Amino acid sequence: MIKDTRLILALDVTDRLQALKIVQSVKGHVDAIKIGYPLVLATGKDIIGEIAEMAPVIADFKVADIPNTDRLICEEVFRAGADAVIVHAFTGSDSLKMCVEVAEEHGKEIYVVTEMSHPGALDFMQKAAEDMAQMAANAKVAGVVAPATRPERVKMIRSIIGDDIAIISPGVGAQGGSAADTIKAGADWVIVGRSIYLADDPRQVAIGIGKEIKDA
Ligand code: O7M
Repeated sequence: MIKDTRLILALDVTDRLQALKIVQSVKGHVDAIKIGYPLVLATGKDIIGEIAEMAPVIADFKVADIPNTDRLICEEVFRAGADAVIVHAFTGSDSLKMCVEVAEEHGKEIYVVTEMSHPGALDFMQKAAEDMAQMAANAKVAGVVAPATRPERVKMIRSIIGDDIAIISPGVGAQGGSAADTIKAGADWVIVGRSIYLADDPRQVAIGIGKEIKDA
C-alpha cells in the first residue's frame, strides 16, 4: 500500500451506489478503502472489483478458520480484486501461514488483527495480543491491526513487531480515538469509518483528518 495520506476509509455502508459515490469523492484523500461483510453481503462480491478500479481495497473478512478453509477464502477474495485481506491470528500459526502463502502467490498482502478497539477486547484479546503480534511478525505479514482507542497499546505492539511491519489502526472518531495520537504512537495508517461516511461531506472530513495526520 502506498503511504501518502496515511488514512484508510472503512466503508461500512450497505448501498452500492452510495458506496461508489463516497469512494469517488474521497479518492486521492485516502490511501485505501476497507470493505467487509456489511457492504459485500448487501451488494455482492463484485463490489470488491468495482472499488478496486478506483482505489486499493482491503477486504476485512477477519478470516479465522483451519488452513484449508482460510486458503479457499483468501483465494476467492484476491481473485475478486482485493489488494489485501484482514485475518485473525487466534486460529494459530498454521492458519496464518496459509493466508500469507496465498497472498504471496497473488502478489497481495495480509493484515492481522491483534487487539481490537472496542471495550470487549479486554475480555480475551488483550491477554493474547502481544503473542499474536509476535506471531504476525514471524509470519512476515504486511501489517497488523491495533487499537486507536488505546495508543499505549499501539506503542507496545510497535515495540514487538519492529519497523518493517505496518500498523493500521481503527477506532478514530466514532469510537473516541484521535488520529494524531495514534500516528504519534506508531501507527502507519488510521482507519476511519462513520466519521467520514456518515458526514454530509465525506471528502472534506477525509481532507481534515489527513491534515491532522500530516501535522502530527
Ligand atoms: O470508524 P468506525 O468506528 O465507524 O469504523 C471502524 C472500522 O474498523 C469498522 O469497519 C470496524 O469493523 C473496524 N475495526 C474496528 O473498529 N476495531 C478493530 O479492532 C478492528 C477493526 C478492523 O478493521 O479490523 C480489521
